[in-house]
Amino acid sequence: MTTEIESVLVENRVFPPFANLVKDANISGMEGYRALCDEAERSPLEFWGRLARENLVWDKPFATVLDESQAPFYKWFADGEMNVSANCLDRHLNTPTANKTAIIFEADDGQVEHVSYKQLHARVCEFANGIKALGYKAGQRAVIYMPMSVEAVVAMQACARLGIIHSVVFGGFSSKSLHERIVDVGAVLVITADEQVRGGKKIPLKPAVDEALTMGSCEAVSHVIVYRRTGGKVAWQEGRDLWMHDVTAKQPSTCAPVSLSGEHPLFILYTSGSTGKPKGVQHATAGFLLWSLLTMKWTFDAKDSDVYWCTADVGWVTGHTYVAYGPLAAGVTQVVFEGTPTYPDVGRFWDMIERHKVSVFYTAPTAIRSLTKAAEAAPQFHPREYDLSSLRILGSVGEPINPEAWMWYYTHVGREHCPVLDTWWQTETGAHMISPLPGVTPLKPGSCTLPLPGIAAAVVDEAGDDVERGTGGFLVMKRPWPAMVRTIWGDPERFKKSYFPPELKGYYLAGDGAQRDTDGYFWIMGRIDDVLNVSGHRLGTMEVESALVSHELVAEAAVVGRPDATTGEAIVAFVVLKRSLPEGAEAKAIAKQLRDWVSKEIGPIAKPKDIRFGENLPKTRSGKIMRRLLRVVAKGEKVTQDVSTLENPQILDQLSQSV
Ligand code: 6R9
Repeated sequence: MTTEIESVLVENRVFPPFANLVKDANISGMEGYRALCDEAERSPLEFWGRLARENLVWDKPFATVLDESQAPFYKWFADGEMNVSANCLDRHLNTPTANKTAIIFEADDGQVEHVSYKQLHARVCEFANGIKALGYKAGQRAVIYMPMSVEAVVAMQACARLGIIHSVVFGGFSSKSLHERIVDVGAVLVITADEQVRGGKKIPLKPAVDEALTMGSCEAVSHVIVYRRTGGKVAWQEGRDLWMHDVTAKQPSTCAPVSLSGEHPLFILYTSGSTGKPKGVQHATAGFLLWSLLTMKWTFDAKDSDVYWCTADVGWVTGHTYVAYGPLAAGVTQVVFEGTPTYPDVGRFWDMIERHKVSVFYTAPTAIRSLTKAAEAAPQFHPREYDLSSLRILGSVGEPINPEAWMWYYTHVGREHCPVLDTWWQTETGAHMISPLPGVTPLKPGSCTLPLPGIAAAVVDEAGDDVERGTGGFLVMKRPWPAMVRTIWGDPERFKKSYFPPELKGYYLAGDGAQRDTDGYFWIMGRIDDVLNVSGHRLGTMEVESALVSHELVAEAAVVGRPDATTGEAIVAFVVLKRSLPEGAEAKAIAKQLRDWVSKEIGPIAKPKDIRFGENLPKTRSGKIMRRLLRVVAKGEKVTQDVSTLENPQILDQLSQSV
């Protein structure tokens, strides 16, 4: 294996597209790709206008494709009217797709439920009617805090049907994070479940909602709707709490979708920024759905016969675009999985691909890396032990996929006949931006290859000028695109500052470093700001630091990322306590206490892997924490950089000691 990988790096091996895919793909061959790119280049507005007319169902056609008058607050298809849920469900009702399975739901314990498009439409309508009957309407905000389930998709779709703006909060987040988001969006409704089930364990959800709603400033929330997943015991507030099945009971199974402006906000999803609290990334109706659907057709080459499976949770953007919306708009059959890849054993993913005959599989590098390790330890669960012949396309998202993981995925899961599509995109971009296309792009392990048609990606320097091939710089988008973030909810100034800094000529700044090779291929080099990427999830160093400092024992904390073989990055926290420096068992006990604290404050994914105690932190004379040095210390390397501006260089030795 290792020699294979070295040869990939040394020879820069290229995997040309498979002939069968070139022949049948929705975008066929490099000529097909170039033709679309040229069309977009000639007239971006005609290009997007054509695609929006051809791919979406409009209640009222748009006259204006793009309104740039208030750039960077771009408006797309604003004078047109449509409904996202109608575009995902109703459009299939009078077609053969109506009776096709929309969702194959597999529960943690292996129970399987098939829901057809017709049935899903009815369930969405019943729930939409139920929340409408409670008085909720377009423009209001609902927070969804649910496990992976048909019901979560139903809740999102029902909101979209009524124009209620949803904000999904990942079920792994704590009551405190949930509270912050409820307050920030000004939620009037919370939709949750009694418990979630993962890896054979029941994990309560409703208590976190109850707790969040006691933390203040949540008076606007008048109902909590609870999906009964396990029947576990929950506290109940009469008048406020309602069972989902009671809300839908006796409701008609049709509900007229509300016609909304193409710019009507569809959802708000929180993601980490470099400073301050998480950003409420707001997306809009038409542009988001258009790009979700087109990338399903282009990147995943969605076909009527596909069984598609994206393993992402609906709590992340991938679960929005590629579970709750894109696949439904495309009319494919998709797998929705409640559980974890390692339960009841580490072959769960491969077993599910075999049983459901999955043809398009989309997951994260962190899952691939941990399953690689697991398969080596337990060869009976190695993917080679399963019939994976249904697979035709593999995708990866969330962080750079290192060539070693790429090769394993390609060789053992794809059996050398499926392209591995390394899709680069962000919460803010709405859908794929830079990605290989299965019938077009020669693959290079470790590169997300080329921008999709219509996407003006580039690598520039501090002045916004293109850098030479082979030189690193900032990844930017030179032109707006329909699925772009519209604003940061409640903070338009921060939106402008974060994404459209004046020195970059009005380009969208992605926050990633990148370089292009001589073929024009993009290689992503990671975040340029203080944002961590743990198992493909974005976390701000500030968020973790704030959580640590809010603990009574902690005076000061600095957090950095360290490369980790499984999770991509691991969190290392440098902590100054209010008391004397602890040692031995006591240090261990405090470290554990702090880890649990962060887990409670933010969620288990934010738990520092490593905590180091010191009497101080390395600071410049102007008092800035020198994270650059802490990153070196975190990796266990010797600091060779110039430390002359450091106020207290000896502190680095102390901080090198693991607890
Ligand atoms: C979809 C999603 C976005 C950040 C992004 C980048 C990293 C995502 C990547 C990738 C290299 C890929 N990232 N996909 N880096 N190659 N294929 O993950 O959204 O949670 O907002 O994270 O993730 O750093 O800027 P989000």
